[in-house]
Amino acid sequence: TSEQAYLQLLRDVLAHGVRKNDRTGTGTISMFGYQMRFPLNEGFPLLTTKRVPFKLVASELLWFIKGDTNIRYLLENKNNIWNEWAFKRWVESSEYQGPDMTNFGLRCQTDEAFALQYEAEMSLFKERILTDGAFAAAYGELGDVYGKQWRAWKTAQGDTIDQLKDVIAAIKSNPDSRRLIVSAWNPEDVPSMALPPCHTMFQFYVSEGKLSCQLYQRSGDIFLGIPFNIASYALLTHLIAHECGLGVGDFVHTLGDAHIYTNHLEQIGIQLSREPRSLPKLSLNPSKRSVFEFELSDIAVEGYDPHPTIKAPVAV
Ligand code: DHF
Ligand code: TMP
Repeated sequence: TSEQAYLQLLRDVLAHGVRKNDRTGTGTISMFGYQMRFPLNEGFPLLTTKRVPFKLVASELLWFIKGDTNIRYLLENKNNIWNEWAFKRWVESSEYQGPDMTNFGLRCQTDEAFALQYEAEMSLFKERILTDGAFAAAYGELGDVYGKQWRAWKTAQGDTIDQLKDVIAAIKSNPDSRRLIVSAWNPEDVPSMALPPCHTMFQFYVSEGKLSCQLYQRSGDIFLGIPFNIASYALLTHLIAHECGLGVGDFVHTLGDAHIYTNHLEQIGIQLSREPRSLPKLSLNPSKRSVFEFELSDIAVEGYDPHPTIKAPVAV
């Protein structure tokens, strides 16, 4: 199955990657420039060699599509994948009065007493985001990240551009276009983002009635982030194809700095020892037509029978 492309990435980086230090202080094995191809008619590319939480992938994508950049929506959907980056802004702000949380990501991994303190502060933070609107507005914000750039890119004239709406209209009106691009990389806004976009730009391509998508990802955490990113862009391609009355072609995933964090090596060993299973199928509510109408309950995978979850620490 097309899962082999991902397993081959793991093997290639283990075999040919080089040791490289990184911003988070964790250490990586890294390779520059890599491409995978997932033919979407072979099944939905949700990895089976470990469980990938599809509902979290879907709620994150719907959050981007809404143009939302505040983690409150994610928390309301029990999605915790962006908490650390909002929390970091909170504990670095002058309003924060709790225990010192400097470098919390790394310290949690070596200091158990600190990890307990962190858990307590993080649950207070989540509770406050969910119950205190003013606090959420101030500290749930990640800055002008994906949702903002996709739906409301600022122009020099002071208007905004809805790149997602425009690209869908262009796919319908001019499917042969070679300009079907959405960019999340906005150099003016990069300094104000909690994390500059990892999936920086994507392009659509229509041929023989099928929609393909290629993503350029500048930086990829191969064990934790990339399985999400593959599923997320596959889902986006399906949603847009559904609205445009097209079939699905390939998802092409192009990586810049593709890296394995050195504290994920044991987990990857386990994953590579497992036999891939058949891929699930995506099921979309046929009564929803527009990408912008979809809700979480309209999206499901069928026949997903993965090997068990493999936990790993995320580098902050
Ligand atoms: N930083 C780093 N270092 N790696 C990332 O992959 C990453 N991804 C971000 C933000 N910053 C990042 C946003 N996406 C997880 C997956 C995707 C994601 C963030 C986190 C993650 O931890 N996944 C776990 C399960 C999480 C859960 O169940 O709550 C996994 O096992 O896939
Ligand atoms: P960086 O900004 O220093 O490149 O750090 C970002 C880290 O997050 C890097 O390990 C890549 C990872 N990442 C993904 O792999 N996928 C994602 O969707 C996001 C947001 C981050």
